[in-house]
Amino acid sequence: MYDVTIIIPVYNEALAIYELLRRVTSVSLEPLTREIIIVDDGSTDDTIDKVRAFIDDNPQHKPWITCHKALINHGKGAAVRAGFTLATGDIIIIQDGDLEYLPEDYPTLLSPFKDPSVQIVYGSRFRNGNPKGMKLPNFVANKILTWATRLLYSQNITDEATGYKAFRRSILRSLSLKSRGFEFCPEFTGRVLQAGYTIHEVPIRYDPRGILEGKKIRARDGFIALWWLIKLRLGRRLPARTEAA
Ligand SMILES: Nc1nc2c(ncn2[C@@H]2O[C@H](COP(=O)(O)OP(=O)(O)O)[C@@H](O)[C@H]2O)c(=O)[nH]1
Ligand SMILES: [Mg+2]
Repeated sequence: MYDVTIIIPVYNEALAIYELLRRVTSVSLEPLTREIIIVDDGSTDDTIDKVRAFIDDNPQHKPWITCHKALINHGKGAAVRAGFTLATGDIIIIQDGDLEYLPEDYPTLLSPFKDPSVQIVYGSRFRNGNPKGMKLPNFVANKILTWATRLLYSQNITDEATGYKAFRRSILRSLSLKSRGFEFCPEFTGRVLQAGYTIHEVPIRYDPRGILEGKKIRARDGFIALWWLIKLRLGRRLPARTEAA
């Protein structure tokens, strides 16, 4: 039905979600149409009230905003996968519910899809040098995960763990994603590369936040991510996909 589906997994993002929705709806994607699917994962703050307030204040956007609410917290992966079942767009963009990634970068993220053979585009925080303000442990974890991807899958990318992952919805059928938490990112990367797809990259901006501002990912998630990349690489690998496979 729509050209682009923006899936926003949120968990306790009351401070950010209103402003995020304002920015997601403000950026022009002309001539592409968009729908927005918010998956609230059992938030215990007033995230949902902020979403409702945004829709009430901006009724012109109501037709293409869907808000799915889970009663208990299942994790980012489960939320994103719930979003997939509701999505109708040809291209899916995953948009974190905080303000670390800038919706103003959507045109950059979408531009490679003008080529019909492009299936997957990652927004890289490292393509134009190192992002300012990223905490050292996060920086190191990002570098290790990217380095592991390059080594294990011979894929020349610069940012494996980026939140800006965009792809054609049609590829989901061949992936059978299962992750529930933050391991969604390495699972997605590992499965698409094992399936023979190429990941294209464009540079994006990044505005890091800290734990006090609501960042939820922790060091152990980095180790889990590395394990998923290794585990999936040990599985059966399919030959490289050709044009628009
Ligand atoms: N639906 C859902 N989203 C989550 C959960 N935990 C985190 N998120 C969302 O996932 C995104 C990324 O979380 P964040 O802590 O900023 O990690 P990072 O940006 O990947 O380092 C944010 O939009 C969070 O609201 C969860 O349990 N469920
Ligand atoms: Mg974040």
